[in-house]
Amino acid sequence: MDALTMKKAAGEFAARYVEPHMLIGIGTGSTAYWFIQALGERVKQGLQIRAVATSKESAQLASALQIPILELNDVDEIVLTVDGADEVDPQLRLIKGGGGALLQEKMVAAASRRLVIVADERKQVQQLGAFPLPVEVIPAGWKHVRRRILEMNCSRVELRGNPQPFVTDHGHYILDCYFGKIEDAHALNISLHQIPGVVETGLFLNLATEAIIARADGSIQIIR
Ligand code: DER
Repeated sequence: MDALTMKKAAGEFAARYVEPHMLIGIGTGSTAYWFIQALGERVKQGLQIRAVATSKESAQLASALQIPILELNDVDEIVLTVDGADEVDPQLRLIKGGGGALLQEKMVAAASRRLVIVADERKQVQQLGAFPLPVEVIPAGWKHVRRRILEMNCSRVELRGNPQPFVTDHGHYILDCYFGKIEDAHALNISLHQIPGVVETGLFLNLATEAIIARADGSIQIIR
């Protein structure tokens, strides 16, 4: 299986978890894309659901597939959220944010009873950190935040976007931070949040309840 086929397999597998009348969260990225597409097919066949999106991009895709979209502030607990990830470790700790939607993704994840991650096998790691950690920051002070992060044993910090900075749905910038292998993700997350100007990090800890990993040999691995 190539990457696209693995992503499609993982997304479509997760769509089976959705039951009639469920309030779900829909993720962002090229794997969650296939989850949304599969849901759209089931909605066409009569499935009734409501969804909270993790990005404007996913909201537009879902709306085009006639999936009713609600705002996060207008719902209580989300039963199930399905989203992608950039890295998944054996303890279901994640690095997310490659798609630039980490703040809304984390708010939706935190409001969800279950967070199911869909990914291809290339996202599986023993230790987080090969993927640069996205950190969402307030544009006004990003250079000072960058300086503080570089003092934290981080080899490189890049403002995402070229030639113009990437601006998130919530109007912030993203710094991609090259920490290398992360020894203590919880401690790093706390340290980053202590820097004034940091809005959120791409470290998703104690949030995912399951991961659906599509493998190149055609198998699906479930991690709980
Ligand atoms: O930003 C994110 O966390 C997205 O879920 C994304 O990076 C996942 O990657 P994918 O496009 O390979 O599914």
